Amino acid sequence: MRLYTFTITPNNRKVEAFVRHFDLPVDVHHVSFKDRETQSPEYLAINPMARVPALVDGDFRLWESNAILTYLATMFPQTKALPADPRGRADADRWLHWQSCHLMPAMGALKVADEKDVSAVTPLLKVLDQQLQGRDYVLGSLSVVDFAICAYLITKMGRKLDYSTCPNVAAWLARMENLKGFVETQVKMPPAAA
Ligand SMILES: N[C@@H](CCC(=O)N[C@@H](CS)C(=O)NCC(=O)O)C(=O)O
Repeated sequence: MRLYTFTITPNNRKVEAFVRHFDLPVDVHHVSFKDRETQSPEYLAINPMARVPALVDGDFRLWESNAILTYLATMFPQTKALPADPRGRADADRWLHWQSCHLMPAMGALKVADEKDVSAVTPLLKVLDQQLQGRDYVLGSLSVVDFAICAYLITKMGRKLDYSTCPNVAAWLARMENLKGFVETQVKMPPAAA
């Protein structure tokens, strides 16, 4: 299997962190935007959306980060990262959709508008905080959902949010960012010029 990625963005980091956390036998390839690799005919044949991440498994080509996460968790059941029973799976899907339909747009709006306007994000953090009450991870045990959501909240923007009224989220984030997968995908910025 080969993963085409670009660690620095949340949709990519969530997948790469998952691969690295569980030491999955996946060849991680960092695409070159400078060389317009995602615009090349070869890459467009993998992902016509010209975006990353994308996964190639033999003749199967998959894009959309959350679909890649659930595929990897299914192909590598030793990760125990995706419930198999119908209700557990629906619960996982619910939170993956929540991340892409609610959290991602709210974080995106934060980026382009006034960085101090957190009104769209605060109610979402409260919902997440409620879910994490009495749980170490969003579904109880570590799953694809934690990778999908955490990657958004440990961005530069995510770190600036006020978690003082969401203690369960704060504790979960501290647990998550110490996971091998997230430690190994930290992007080290070059030191600022003197
Ligand atoms: N919904 C997609 C979003 C993929 C996406 O937008 N990827 C961005 C990086 S996060 C990208 O490849 N941008 C490059 C471009 O638009 O040229 C997913 O979750 O995989």
